[in-house]
Amino acid sequence: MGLFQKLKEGLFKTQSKLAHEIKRIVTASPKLTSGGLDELEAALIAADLGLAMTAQIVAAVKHSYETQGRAGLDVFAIARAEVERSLAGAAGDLRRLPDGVTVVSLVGVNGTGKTTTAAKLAHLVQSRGQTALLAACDTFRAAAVEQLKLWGERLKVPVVAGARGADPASVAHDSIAAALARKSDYLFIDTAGRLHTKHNLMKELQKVHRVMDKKLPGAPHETLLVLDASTGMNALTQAREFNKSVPLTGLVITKLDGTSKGGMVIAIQRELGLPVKFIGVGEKPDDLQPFDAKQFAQALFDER
Ligand SMILES: Nc1nc2c(ncn2[C@@H]2O[C@H](COP(=O)(O)OP(=O)(O)OP(=O)(O)O)[C@@H](O)[C@H]2O)c(=O)[nH]1
Ligand SMILES: [Mg+2]
Repeated sequence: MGLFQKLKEGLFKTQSKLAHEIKRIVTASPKLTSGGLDELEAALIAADLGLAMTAQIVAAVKHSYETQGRAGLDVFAIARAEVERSLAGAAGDLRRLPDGVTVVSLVGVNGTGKTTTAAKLAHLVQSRGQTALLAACDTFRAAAVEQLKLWGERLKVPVVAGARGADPASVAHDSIAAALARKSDYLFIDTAGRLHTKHNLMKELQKVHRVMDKKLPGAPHETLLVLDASTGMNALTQAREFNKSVPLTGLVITKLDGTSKGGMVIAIQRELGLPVKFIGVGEKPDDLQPFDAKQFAQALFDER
């Protein structure tokens, strides 16, 4: 299946709900009434596109209707164009150092998809002919190390792990040594889930990063905050708080396939000024895509 097809399938819940609403609104009356515009606004907000993006689309639809009339009105095309315009060519991907190992740390609250994303990213770079190493720095949760090891076996990616309850910073340190020895292109650090409100756990994360930087100056080169799409705008708080403890270089938004609120990808990118680098559209290794604003807009506002 092509990337775009997969994106469309992943966004199905959000897309089908939006398409249904938009079609209902434009066919409800031969005129576009202010009631119709209110309903359009409600549908866009329900999909979590955010107030600013919603207002922009509604204004563009109103303008088009007033200047070209009902016959020339294409709400889907307008919405696609406005989303694209507002994200102006935003496209995600991983940083790659010209030489040496590129270290990527995956951070976030519990259960957002960090471990799965670390594995998917290893798979992605392997599919590009680059080598990867995974580090099991979640030494806290029972079975977390086993979970990553299983992924490693499945994807044929080596995994560096310490003993249960080991200091995550020491595992991170050892994994950098291993990546350097193996001359890996990428090292993906799977960290334990933690609430941004837990001061001691955020301190621990800072320590993990500090130790990495000591072992390999500049590491981690990417710090990606993994967010669950279904958390909606609470993701903003998570991003702001994590960013205070460990400077983020980008976001990964997972589980888009499980929500009808996929518009949050757009809202969050606009609000935070941090790039959405990848989106997760399923549980399989292939279900992670670099974010592409244009394709995202096309898949989201598809008429089908
Ligand atoms: N449908 C769907 N499920 C996902 C996606 N990404 C992750 N998951 C699932 O979400 C669940 C949690 O994923 P993990 O990768 O274990 O999450 P985590 O952030 O490592 O969790 P903790 O380590 O406990 O904080 C698993 O069942 C994954 O298969 C996605 O894009 N789509
Ligand atoms: Mg995990």
